[in-house]
Amino acid sequence: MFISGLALAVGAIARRRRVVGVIAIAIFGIIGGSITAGRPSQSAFAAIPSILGATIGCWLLWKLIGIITKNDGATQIPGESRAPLGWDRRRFISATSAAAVVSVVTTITARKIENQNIADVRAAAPDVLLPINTGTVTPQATFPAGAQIFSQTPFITPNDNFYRIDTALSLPRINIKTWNLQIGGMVRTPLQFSYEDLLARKMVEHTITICCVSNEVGGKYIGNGTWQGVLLADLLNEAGVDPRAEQIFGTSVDGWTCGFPVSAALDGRDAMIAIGMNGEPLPLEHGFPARVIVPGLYGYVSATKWLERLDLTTWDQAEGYWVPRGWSRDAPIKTQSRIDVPRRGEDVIASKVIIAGVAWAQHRGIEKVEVRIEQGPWRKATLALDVSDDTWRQWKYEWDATPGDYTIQVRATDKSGETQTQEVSPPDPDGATGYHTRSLTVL
Ligand SMILES: Nc1nc2c(c(=O)[nH]1)N[C@H]1C(S)=C(S)[C@@H](COP(=O)(O)O)O[C@H]1N2
Ligand SMILES: [Mo]
Repeated sequence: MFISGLALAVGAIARRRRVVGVIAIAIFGIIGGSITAGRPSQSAFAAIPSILGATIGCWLLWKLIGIITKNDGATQIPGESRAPLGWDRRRFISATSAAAVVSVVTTITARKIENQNIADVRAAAPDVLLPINTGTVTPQATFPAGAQIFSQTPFITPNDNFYRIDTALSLPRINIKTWNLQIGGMVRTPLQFSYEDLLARKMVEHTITICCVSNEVGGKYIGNGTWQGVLLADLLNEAGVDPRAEQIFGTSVDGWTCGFPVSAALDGRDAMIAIGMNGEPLPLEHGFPARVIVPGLYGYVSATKWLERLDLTTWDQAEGYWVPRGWSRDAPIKTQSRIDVPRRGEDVIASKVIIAGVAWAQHRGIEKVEVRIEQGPWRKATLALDVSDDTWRQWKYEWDATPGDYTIQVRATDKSGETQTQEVSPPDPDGATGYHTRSLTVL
């Protein structure tokens, strides 16, 4: 009784001041250890379990409080999802200390629970294939062959390989039978849809590249998916948008929020509430049952996963999650390009060397991609088929290389005539700029 009361008190203080908790556990460990070791029948080794226990306890407490407080707002950049998924072998190999073993057990348990949640949600999702679209579409498996002119980066990013960015520590638990989507705020008629209601609506399917504002130049936080869903414009027209509304404000089941201009949903682009991704119901980690996809806007202002509400409002009535954290309110995607081949650190053999990658400028479209070697003249790369202004475009350049060390660079020009800037800037506040540069050795 006394000990648990004490533990509660220490715990309350430790939430604020981690050191207090750690010291308390250490003291318990030392007392426990010396009592055990002090027994006449025991040697000094008997203290080991207590000390080990205390060490692990200190470490765990430190970590756990770290996780709790991290959630209180210390995260300052849209970062990779921390919600566990599957099993990562690299982690196991690096797990060497006793504390790490405890962490592995905890991690396995967390992942088991997480995978069970994913399995439950999948099992509860209607097992039927999503309604087949009506023709205005680029079916996932059959995108035009000319869209993929090198294989190392697939034109369509498979769901399992799609980047994951969110603030969730574990994936939300969704009950598809009770879940529904509300559209409200400055509308004539507030609307509400169950999952079944959404499935029954007129569907579209479009291939759209989404990316994260936190992507560094050359980074991997970008993916191209074929999204199936209901056009936002259809739903908004039905609800009747008050002309004074400026912002569409999304709220997720887990309380995350973001907002983007009403015009982005009504100017004819394929902004949608997506329920399907690459021919499957949206995976839980990508927002099941429904999420927003808006071509041309970074995810942190538009792409609400686990969508629960959309509210029509004004800019000063509501601020999305990342805006008070220093990120720009307006966030159109910047024109960018990336070198994927040769891979980093890969040595290549002299003569014909293939340099290839992807370029994107969603909703403006890619006009031109150029490559330069060792600050030489910019040379035009061959572009893959233009699937749409909302998808990335593969490019390829064949280079007659002679042995030596080289620096290669790429730059893209969008269809508005704008060439991506050379000026190097970090992801914050509204997306990284600069040329992707790769050093390579030709043997
Ligand atoms: N509920 C919720 N939705 C979210 C986020 C989030 O943290 N929570 N992150 C956004 C960001 S920053 C991006 S880039 C995209 C990433 O979507 P993905 O994980 O499916 O690739 O989701 C957006 N939607
Ligand atoms: Mo993002």
